[in-house]
Amino acid sequence: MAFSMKKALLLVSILALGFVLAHFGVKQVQATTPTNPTLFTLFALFAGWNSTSPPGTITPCSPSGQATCNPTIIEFRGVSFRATIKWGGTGESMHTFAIYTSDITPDNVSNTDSCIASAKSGCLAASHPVTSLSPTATLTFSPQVPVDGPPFSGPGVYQFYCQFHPQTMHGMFQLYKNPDPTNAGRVVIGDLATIAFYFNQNTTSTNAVADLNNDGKVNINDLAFDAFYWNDTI
Ligand SMILES: [Cu+2]
Repeated sequence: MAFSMKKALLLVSILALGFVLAHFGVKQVQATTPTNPTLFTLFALFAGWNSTSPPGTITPCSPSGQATCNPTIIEFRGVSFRATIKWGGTGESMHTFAIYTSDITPDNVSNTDSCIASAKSGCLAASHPVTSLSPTATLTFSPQVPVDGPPFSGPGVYQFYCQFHPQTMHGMFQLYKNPDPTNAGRVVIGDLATIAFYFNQNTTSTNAVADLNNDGKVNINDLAFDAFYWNDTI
């Protein structure tokens, strides 16, 4: 019995690795130096976060401009991430990096907002301003969404803005559950096995940690998501 369960887990894990290789390529799986998706850098430019236009450009980088500006960033519930914010360069004014609940639109963002991590609606956290004199800031935050269902409404969402320029400097976080449910500090075979153990079940309070995308089912999408972060530091 124990043997067949182990064998089944191994087979499903191999299937998941095959799936992720087929769909996402070999980059992540072959990485020899573990990467850490909870550490990232954003460049603060008026035209948009990570805009490749010259500093001081006033034409927004999106929606018609650059594919990589104002990115959607994937992070994980209950796992602190650290954003490093870099001032975009000469010609740029002051910018902040601020995290808002999903319902907050650009018109509702102000540099006078107070930020409270437990807010149900509004600003959750904000960095110090980045300026020519103080060109780097960091902000650490631990996402608290998605909440376990039902209802199961998919990954959680936060908005991020510059509080001075929310119309042009606006991206999104997509928040999944922790791909390291065993808390090994790294995505290891035990994490895949945890998901495989509940494979093909509807999501309940017992197996909710395995429904990484919060869609109400533990299935190949959860395994593939986990395998995408294989060996990464979490
Ligand atoms: Cu700004």
